[in-house]
Amino acid sequence: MRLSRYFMPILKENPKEAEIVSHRLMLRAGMIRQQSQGIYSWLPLGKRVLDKVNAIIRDEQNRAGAIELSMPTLQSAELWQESGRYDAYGKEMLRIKDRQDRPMLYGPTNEEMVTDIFRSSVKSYKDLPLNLYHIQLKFRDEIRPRFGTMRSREFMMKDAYSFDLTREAAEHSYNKMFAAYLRTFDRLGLRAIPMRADTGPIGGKLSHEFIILADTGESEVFCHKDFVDFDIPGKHTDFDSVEGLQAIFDKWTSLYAATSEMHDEAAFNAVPEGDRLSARGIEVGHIFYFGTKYSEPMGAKVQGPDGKEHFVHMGSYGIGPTRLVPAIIEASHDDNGIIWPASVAPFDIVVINMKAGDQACDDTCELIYAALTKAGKDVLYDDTDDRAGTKFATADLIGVPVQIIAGPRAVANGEVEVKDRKTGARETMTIEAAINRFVA
Ligand code: P5A
Repeated sequence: MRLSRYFMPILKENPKEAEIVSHRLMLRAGMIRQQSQGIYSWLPLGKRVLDKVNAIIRDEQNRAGAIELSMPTLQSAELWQESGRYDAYGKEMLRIKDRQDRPMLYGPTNEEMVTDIFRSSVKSYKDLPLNLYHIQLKFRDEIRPRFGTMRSREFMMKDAYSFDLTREAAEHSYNKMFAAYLRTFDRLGLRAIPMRADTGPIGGKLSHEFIILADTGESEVFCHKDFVDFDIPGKHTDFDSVEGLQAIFDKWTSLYAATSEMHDEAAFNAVPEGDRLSARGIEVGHIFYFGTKYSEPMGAKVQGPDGKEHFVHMGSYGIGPTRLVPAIIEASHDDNGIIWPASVAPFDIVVINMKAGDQACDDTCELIYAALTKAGKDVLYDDTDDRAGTKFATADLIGVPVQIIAGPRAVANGEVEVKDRKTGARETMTIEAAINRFVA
């Protein structure tokens, strides 16, 4: 992508409305724009990161056996009247009438709709287990939308829903998502700790929130500090192994970890003082087991091996991609801007032409840009006629992991500089060596 043809509206000044660093940097880097309170457009640079986050989430959902579909954002109120949540959900639900005066709503979550899909076609235990997910916009009319896309009114959610014949089978489904979440957040460059949490309007008695420790987080959390170094399940994890997944779950729940709503002071005080971590955190995921809470009132049942009908046991599993992007920035930035983990960086490499219009610089940059693009890298080429200082500041701000800098003096020697955004380390090397380093 040539920067001169791209749309990346960088802000020079710090936006006043931004209270936390991620919100400030997302606005400054031209990643998002607020359209009305708590409702955002994702501009091209932000969209690239969001797409990469979603690709990792999708990959791990698929690995764990979940199946992707797509459900609409607008839902009929009737479904919610069946489950009894239409009245219970309160003012957070945006209620709308269509031209026939039929009550509709902008979905804050999809337990009812997916239960309806399930009951219309699944009739036998032989079709279980089943886990259906989508990545879709949600709307919650939050009282206090804030911190940009961290807590917005319209936001994206990956929501998965599992269906099983028995409680035991449902626990295995829960453990699959539990392990998939550990892997997902790890691939996003984050350390997320599962903590016992309040189930709120989703319901049930068992749930875990996945929390990223961060001073700007909205949740108050308490946990054993060893979680920070626990091993993440590897990519060859067997998601069909009941014992294997149970062992992962048992290990990751063996020590104290709870959000403030579930906090048990006495249990926490039993943790040796030096091991106690009392901190703030960002909730990036939340998984639930709620048994037959929806299947009973909505009549979602299957025939079991005993020939009788059984209400299915369900769980639901949410991740917030539009919250994850600022959470990653909270965890990874410096005074100059964002430092993207390679897995979600909007571009892999930025090529900076320090003197656009200079034939040697232009030729060198074009050569590098073409070679790296051909090798399948996402390359941003800063071919604008801005000052070199402005280009460096922009490259640092948008956080691309590698910068290849071509200035007249180096280029005259057949060389360029390669800078690592994270460490700031710079290395001068031949043009060929710079290309080869990233083409391998
Ligand atoms: C689980 C999937 C649910 O809604 N039903 C379907 C369950 N869970 S939840 O905890 O309420 O939300 C899941 C995740 O969505 C993100 N999230 C938000 N992100 C941005 N702005 C918001 N206002 C917002 N509300 C929820 C969080 O990551 C949460 O863990």
